[in-house]
Amino acid sequence: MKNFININDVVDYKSLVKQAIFLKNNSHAFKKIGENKILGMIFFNPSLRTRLSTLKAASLLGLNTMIMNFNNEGWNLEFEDQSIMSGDKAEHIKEAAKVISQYCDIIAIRAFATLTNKVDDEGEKIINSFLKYATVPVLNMESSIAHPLQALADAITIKENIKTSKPKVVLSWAPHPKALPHAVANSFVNMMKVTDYEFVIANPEGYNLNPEITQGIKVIYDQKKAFKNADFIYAKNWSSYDNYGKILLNDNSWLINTEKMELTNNAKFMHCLPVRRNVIVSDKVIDSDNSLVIQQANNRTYAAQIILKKMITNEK
Ligand code: SN0
Repeated sequence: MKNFININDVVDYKSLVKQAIFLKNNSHAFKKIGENKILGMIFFNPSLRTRLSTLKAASLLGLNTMIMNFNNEGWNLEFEDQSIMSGDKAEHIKEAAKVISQYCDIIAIRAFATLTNKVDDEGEKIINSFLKYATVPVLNMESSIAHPLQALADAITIKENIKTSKPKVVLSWAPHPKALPHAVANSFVNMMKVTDYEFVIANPEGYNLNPEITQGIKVIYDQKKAFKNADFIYAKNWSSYDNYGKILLNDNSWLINTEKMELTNNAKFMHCLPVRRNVIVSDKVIDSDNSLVIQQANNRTYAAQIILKKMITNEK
């Protein structure tokens, strides 16, 4: 694997999940593989799990790391070609990406969607500019439209908790006070598409995800109906896609509570974190024994470790 940008870069998802679970039980098995190599991590947005789990994964592989929070530590970057840089942008991505490539063997990038310009967001301006100008492999730590390391950790977590061969997995929209990106939901959908699980999306009208991504997936506008017989409830907020970046619903009618979880087949509760308690999910549900959120966060390490390992060795 050269770059890891989205779930489609995974050739065999089942084998990848198995290899990640192997690493979880043998995390020091490849502790020299990254020796004398450097992972550079560039953040344009905040991070807790991605930053620390990727650092831990690098350390387990013997990789050295460099981190930069570009928003407050880097020069303001220009991405446009042929621009006259007389404004507030001090450095062009062309130089920045090439320079960083001389210091690092892999560049990992976090750059969220702006949610103000759909064309720019879908064009993945930041990560694609790094792919274009960097001379080393690029790892996606959540871009405008994809968060594949999260989706891989989620697939590992489902695999660890599966009770039937074809569980019912529900991705449920839930409320949030801020407009949030579609990246986590998109990658989760892409991951579910390559499994044999029964998968449905529950969201209010007006909140359908990009139809190119959800093609062939059942979307239900009635949350309670969708929850019936579910084995996994994956909660996530996203802003409207059609009415791009807008919040259309801000009451608590889609909050995930005990009453709704009781409609399921004793389902496990999942969320990528950070989560707004009592807005997305009630305390009782997230604090219950059925909640997998901490296990999901733990699996971020092994998702990052297997991907970094494959990038270092350039194996499929
Ligand atoms: C991000 C998102 O894409 O939804 C990162 C998730 C891994 N989440 C947020 O930005 C939450 C911010 C908030 O204020 O709750």
